[in-house]
Amino acid sequence: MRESSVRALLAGGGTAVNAWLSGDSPFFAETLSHAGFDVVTVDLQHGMFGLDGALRLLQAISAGPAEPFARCPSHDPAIIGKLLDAGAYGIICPGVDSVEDAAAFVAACRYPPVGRRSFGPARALLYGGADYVDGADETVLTWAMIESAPALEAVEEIVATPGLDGVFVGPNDLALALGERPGQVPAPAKVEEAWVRIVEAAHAAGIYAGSFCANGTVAAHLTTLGYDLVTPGSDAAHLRAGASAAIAAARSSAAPASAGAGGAEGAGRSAEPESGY
Ligand code: 3PY
Ligand code: MG
Repeated sequence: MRESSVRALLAGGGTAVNAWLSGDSPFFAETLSHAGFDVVTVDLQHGMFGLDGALRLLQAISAGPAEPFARCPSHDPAIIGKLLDAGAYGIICPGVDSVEDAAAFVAACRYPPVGRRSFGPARALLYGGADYVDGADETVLTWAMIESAPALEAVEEIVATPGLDGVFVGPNDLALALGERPGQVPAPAKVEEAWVRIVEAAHAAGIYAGSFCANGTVAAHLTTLGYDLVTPGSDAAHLRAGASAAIAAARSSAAPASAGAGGAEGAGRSAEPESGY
């Protein structure tokens, strides 16, 4: 079976940098896979596509060197199974609030007798190889999202879930759960403290810690905290930032009077929260 390059990178002590797809363009998915990211994640929770779109995006990612992950939209084992069957090598599960949630999520990702995943790796056979069933359980990475007050309270128990490879922080939902506004950079103290608590709990249990981040600077900060998988914003955030920079550069020779509503300031969203979306 094709090895997981991300699992190998993390096992060697490296940090994986993850792209986050919210748009339904196979061409842009392929472009990001070639851009230097270690992982590209198809976000079915908040992305602007459904399961059929996710398959096309997973195919496009695997036309480049990055490894394909998916964030499932819910805990539904049928959808988790379909994403794995479509060739996702990692699943990021939102809203894992308890040990029970974490155990059910892991069971959905592992074949019997360890778990409850049903056999039918349609496209996974093409991406992973004909011996997929022999290596899938040891290859596919399982990430439980910590993004609620109960999840944070239980994080020391959640990280001990057998078969769980990592926890993954959703800082925007976590901020809301802790009574803060999402999208603040730097993050509120409560979120910063949670980031520290979560990475320490994960590493003490011998599993990995990942997080969504508002941007590359926050991703670098989390890397210094010890995070193993960082996501420096979504595709839409990268597109918007790149477009704003290009517009500002294009208008940089114009007289200040010509800027304004249609100028670089009007084009950006600098006054809005920086949630990474
Ligand atoms: C969050 O920040 O809540 C997320 O789920 C990141 O996508
Ligand atoms: Mg979230």
